Amino acid sequence: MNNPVRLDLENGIAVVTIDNPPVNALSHAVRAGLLRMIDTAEAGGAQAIVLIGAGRDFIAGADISEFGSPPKEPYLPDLCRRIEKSSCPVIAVLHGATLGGGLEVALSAHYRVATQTARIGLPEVLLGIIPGAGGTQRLPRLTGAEAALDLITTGRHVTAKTALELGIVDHLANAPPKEAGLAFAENIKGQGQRPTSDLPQPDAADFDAWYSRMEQVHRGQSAPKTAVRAIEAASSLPFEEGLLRERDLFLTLMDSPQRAGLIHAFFAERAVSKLPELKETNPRDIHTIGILGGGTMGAGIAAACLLKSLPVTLVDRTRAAADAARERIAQSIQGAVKRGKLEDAAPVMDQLVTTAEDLDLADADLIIEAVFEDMETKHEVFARLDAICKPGAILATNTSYLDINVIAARTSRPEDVIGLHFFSPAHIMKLLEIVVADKTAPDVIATGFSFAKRLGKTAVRAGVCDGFIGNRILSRYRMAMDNLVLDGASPYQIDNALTEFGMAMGPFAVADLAGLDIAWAARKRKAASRTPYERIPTFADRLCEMGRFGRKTGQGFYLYSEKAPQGIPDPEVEAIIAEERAKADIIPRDFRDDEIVLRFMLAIVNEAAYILDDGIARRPLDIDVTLVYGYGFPRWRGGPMHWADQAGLGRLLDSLHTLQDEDPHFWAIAPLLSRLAQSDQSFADLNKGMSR
Ligand code: 3H9
Repeated sequence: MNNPVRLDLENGIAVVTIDNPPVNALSHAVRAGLLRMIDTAEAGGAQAIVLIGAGRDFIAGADISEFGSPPKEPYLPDLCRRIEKSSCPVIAVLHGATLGGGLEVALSAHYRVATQTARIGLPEVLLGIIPGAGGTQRLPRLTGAEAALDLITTGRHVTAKTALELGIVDHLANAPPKEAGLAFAENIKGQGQRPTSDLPQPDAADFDAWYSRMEQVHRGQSAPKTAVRAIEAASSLPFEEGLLRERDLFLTLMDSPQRAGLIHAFFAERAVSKLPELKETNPRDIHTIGILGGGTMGAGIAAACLLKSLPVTLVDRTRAAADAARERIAQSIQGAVKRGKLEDAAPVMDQLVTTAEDLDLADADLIIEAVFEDMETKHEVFARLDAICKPGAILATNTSYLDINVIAARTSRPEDVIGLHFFSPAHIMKLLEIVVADKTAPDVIATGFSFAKRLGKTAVRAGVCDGFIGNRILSRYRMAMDNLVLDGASPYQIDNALTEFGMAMGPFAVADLAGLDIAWAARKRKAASRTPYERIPTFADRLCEMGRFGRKTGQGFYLYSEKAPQGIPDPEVEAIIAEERAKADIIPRDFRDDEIVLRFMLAIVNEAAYILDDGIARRPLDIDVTLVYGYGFPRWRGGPMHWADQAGLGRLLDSLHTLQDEDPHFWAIAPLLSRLAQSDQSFADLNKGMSR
């Protein structure tokens, strides 16, 4: 767009409108345009300048698609200083997204009016940076240091009303932005400028305590703790020196891999739902949901739907089982009330029917099956659903690994069958894998995505294979970690190394949470198809034989008690592992933490490359989002494929070759990885041009 900023003169008042869809981000052209319009307004003798955004938002912040390229003048801090020093009083009207650099522009204005729609905040830490245009210096002068520390280190948005209470805005208006700004300009006529930088320095807070808290809460992340130091500068340094300190800290973070990782995650999260099918088709209408199976998953899916006002009919085999499911759902809904997500549970529960009569599913628009993971059972269920559900209804399975093509073939309408793989607890976890079978119709895929959006979930398209994207990768890195234990590492060292790397939990703590019996059952099921080269984690079998199934039995890899609900290491487990190594004639060796992390990541990246080659995931970014949202991979590392690009594919390939010497079968290198590394390409190159 040539001129994204325009000026209209209204009774001597200059209304400057930022018109840069979709969110009025402060691109280079907007910054330059704003500067020009301030000059023009002053030169024309305007009595005041009113800043507004065209459309829904004021300004959602700096244009983050420009990050990573050399910044171009005018820089945002200079623009903010220019606004603050304007010879005309400047009024910013905060409406819609007023975030990051957008709020910094508003803080540089002399007056701030907010409309009811405003969502106000400095979310830079969520992108791995801090406010870089005076936000850390101006905000604490308005709110005090404590409130600024809270807002800037969390990046949370506040409403117009809260912003008024905090002193960020001067006035709440119940009018469209332009009218609100013009009316306010009338009211302050003759009152002149009121630069925020002239306000007294904020009182000091306990900055060291804040800093240590940020180190604990945001383990491994630089931006939140750096924000504390920048805000500290507001109370310890004069304004101009504080700005310089903020700039220094900001520029260091801008150069960091964490910033690159978080910006990648931001765009990847939005790109996952951009698919060719979604452009060309409309989703089917979904008004009512049917769920078959009221266990943990079925009840969680029901709660997820009810919390988004979708009526649910849940069927279980007996009346008693249906009642038990109702109870489980009620607990989840109560939990939402306790967490402040919902005011009253009763109207939500009124939208739920629990029954033992599967004919009650006949009118549902979307039926999600969450019964026992067994192909025979699924066959029966789908044949029955095919018989009773209305034409056009979507028949979804929540299976986490079974072949959906085989399931679909049991119906007379395979085009209506799709996988909707939720993660437990389904009403909380953000990820939904949308598993597309060979015959799934495009409008059914589109409905899967629109349903996910309605539930507030991030949906990723996956193809059919054992474990789809996420569990296929999980199973591979679990094997790599089990092999490491066989060879000498302790599960506790592995968990510790990986949580230090940034994983939300280590794989052995996760296994305890999921129940060791689940992987045990899978090992038994797959025993017949196991290759002679596959190594068996006999130590895990031993734990299961002893009834140590993890958290639910109080013992697994860890020991759980009231005093140690998160679990503590157990020397008995280490003794069992040592016995199993001795039986297999393995001489244990030591592994450094960085070796553990490298093997973990190589197992992920190599399997992911196979998954891409197989067409199970369309793009590397789909894998990044799956691992971040479903498996606790650190978002600030961008996802495993982004991590691999940063690490260098050539280097990773060399490491894989070394591991191949050790175990040629487990570490068989994915051809795609070799191709990319040898042609000096990256996973990011595969993402390019595939965002639609
Ligand atoms: C900053 O300001 C640094 C300064 O302190 C200092 C600088 C010196 N830039 O999310 P949506 C795009 S850092 C470019 O789907 P919603 C987005 O990619 C910035 N593009 O809609 C998408 O594009 P597409 C601080 C942006 O209604 C489209 O807009 N600000 C930006 O669910 C719609 O987005 C932030 O961190 C941007 N800043 O949510 C705010 N923002 O359609 C980040 C959005 O092609 N943004 N886009 O996929 C948000 O939180 C949400 O996007 C927002 C709208 C709440 C605004």
